[in-house]
Amino acid sequence: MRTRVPEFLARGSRTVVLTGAGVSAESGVPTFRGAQGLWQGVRPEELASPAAFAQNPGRVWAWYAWRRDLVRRCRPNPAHQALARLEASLPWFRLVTQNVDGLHTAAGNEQVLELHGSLWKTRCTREGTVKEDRRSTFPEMPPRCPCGALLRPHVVWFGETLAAADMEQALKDAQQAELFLVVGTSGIVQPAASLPGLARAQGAHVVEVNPEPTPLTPMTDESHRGPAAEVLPALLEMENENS
Ligand code: BV8
Repeated sequence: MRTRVPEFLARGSRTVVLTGAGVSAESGVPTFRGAQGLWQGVRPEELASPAAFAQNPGRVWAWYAWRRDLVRRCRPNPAHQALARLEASLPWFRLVTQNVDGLHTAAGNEQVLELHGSLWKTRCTREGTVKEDRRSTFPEMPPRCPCGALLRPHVVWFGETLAAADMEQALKDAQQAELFLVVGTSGIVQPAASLPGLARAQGAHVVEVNPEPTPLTPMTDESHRGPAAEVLPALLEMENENS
């Protein structure tokens, strides 16, 4: 495949990677909008919202419990592993993910910014305390905090703003990127989808990996068609011919 990625990596360029649900597809995690995707036939906008939770917390928690059970059985795939190796090989690397499945951390990445939160964290709706929570069953559904208030998944729902510090960090990373990889995202959900364009505007070389074209494709320097678990290892491990 024709690419300048090896040249940037050989130079130790400042590299930022933005991932979406597609990077976990080959681990068996359904995507939100792709052909093979859709969680249990649910449109995420339907249940991943404060209104849905206020109206029926039990139903929203049943969906998240189902997703936790499914993802618990999933393992990082070669795309996740290639990104863990990439972080170890570069002096400056940032991984910004829209995914809540935790598979990048499981693969060994350390610099992971989970823009939309995590399936593996709960937050007290009264105290706001966030806890790592990997329990496979809760004493009651929907689960409650010891203070008695409902717990909620510590994820960003539609209509909720992302944590300001997270978004500031992601914007800073995009501004500093020399190489920006966009892997497995439909480029629909804002504000994450604006990051590649920002990186390009300041001169980053933007590379997309996706089996299909996306609204981001026109603003990339390279767009490689194919599944991340195949394309990413090949792309990141290519020899630099110009060396
Ligand atoms: C915000 C966590 C300010 C929860 C998620 C109207 C009312 C209210 C808001 C809006 C509105 N209109 C627009 C908005 C803004 C909204 C938005 O962008 N909506 C979209 C749908 C238009 N955004 C928000 O609400 C954000 N907050 O803007 O706050 C505000 C406040 C009030 C009002 C306005 C603005 C919050 C967004 C975060 C939502 N939370 N997840 C949970 O997971 O339960 S979003 C959810 O979508 C996931 O995080 C997911 O990561 C994300 C993006 O989807 P993708 O990752 O791209 O996945 P998708 O399935 O779409 O695509 C998969 C891709 O992979 C495809 O391209 C496919 O081709 C590819 N693929 C498939 N197989 C492979 C592959 N690629 C590689 N290899 C493969 N093998």
